[in-house]
Amino acid sequence: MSKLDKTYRDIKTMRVRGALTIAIASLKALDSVLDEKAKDTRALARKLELGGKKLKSSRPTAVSLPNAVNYVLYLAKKNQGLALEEFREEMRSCIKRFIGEQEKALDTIGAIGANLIESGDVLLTHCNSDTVVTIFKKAHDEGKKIKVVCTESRPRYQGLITAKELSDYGIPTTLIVDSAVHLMMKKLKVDKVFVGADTVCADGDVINKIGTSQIALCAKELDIDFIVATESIKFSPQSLMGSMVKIEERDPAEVIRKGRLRKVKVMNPAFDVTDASHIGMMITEYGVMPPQAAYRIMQEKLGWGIKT
Ligand code: RUB
Repeated sequence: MSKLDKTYRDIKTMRVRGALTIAIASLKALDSVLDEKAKDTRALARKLELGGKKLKSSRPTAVSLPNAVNYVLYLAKKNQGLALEEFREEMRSCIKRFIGEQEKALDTIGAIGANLIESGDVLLTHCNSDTVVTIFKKAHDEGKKIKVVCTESRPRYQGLITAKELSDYGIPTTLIVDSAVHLMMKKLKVDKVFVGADTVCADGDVINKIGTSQIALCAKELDIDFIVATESIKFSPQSLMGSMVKIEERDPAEVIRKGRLRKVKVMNPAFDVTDASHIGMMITEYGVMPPQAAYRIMQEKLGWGIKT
């Protein structure tokens, strides 16, 4: 099996998951296509196009995936005049640089997020976001005494990954069921909530793991800071045109064994939308901002916009 097919399978089966991780895995998979035999630049660019199309179909919600793939396809188009070997070299170095930029963005967000944390803070997170985990580890490395509350994040239990990673790192961690969030926010005196993002829309709405929007509502009601940590690769260019983000509907068998409740329709949406007005702050590699500033980042930093 080729590396690209393996990456496709791993993303589809969620062996590889999380918005930033799937973007980087896809970039590496496309990089491996550059090693394949091809008669000329055009033929190799065509292989990238087909591979990119396949990768983009692996999961529908995190925009980081099409953003990463489309960037490579844009580069392939831009460099199509190069001879085959030059094309390979140029593409490899651009992909390497782009991956480096994503890793740097993660570090920068880690540092900014840690600055927002005070020693003694009780923090709550949902699902498993590498970006949020990076922030918590950085705060801990700086000697801040933090405690973290993790939700299970049913039905796939990604919260257990977060809980294991943080507790193995020496951070006192508590695991709760998803429906205990409101009670435990009060009981454990949660100071701040940090979550990641799969997609950020032009109006600042955030798509993240199912349950995120309920947690934001609880935080708002209890006056707890609700912070989204996201690299700009998760900003959606399609949202500028008003396109809706497709929310992944997964197999009901993840929720309940098939046939257990024969007359009941079981639904399993994997993500939800948190309204920008419920988000106190967004951290990107460009700094701290209100979520509504997403549009300006898209225009001024990412160079996106509608030509009139
Ligand atoms: C993962 C999830 C994460 C975001 C951000 O969902 O919702 O919060 O992807 O993660 P799934 P990161 O497990 O279904 O992929 O900060 O690592 O990009």
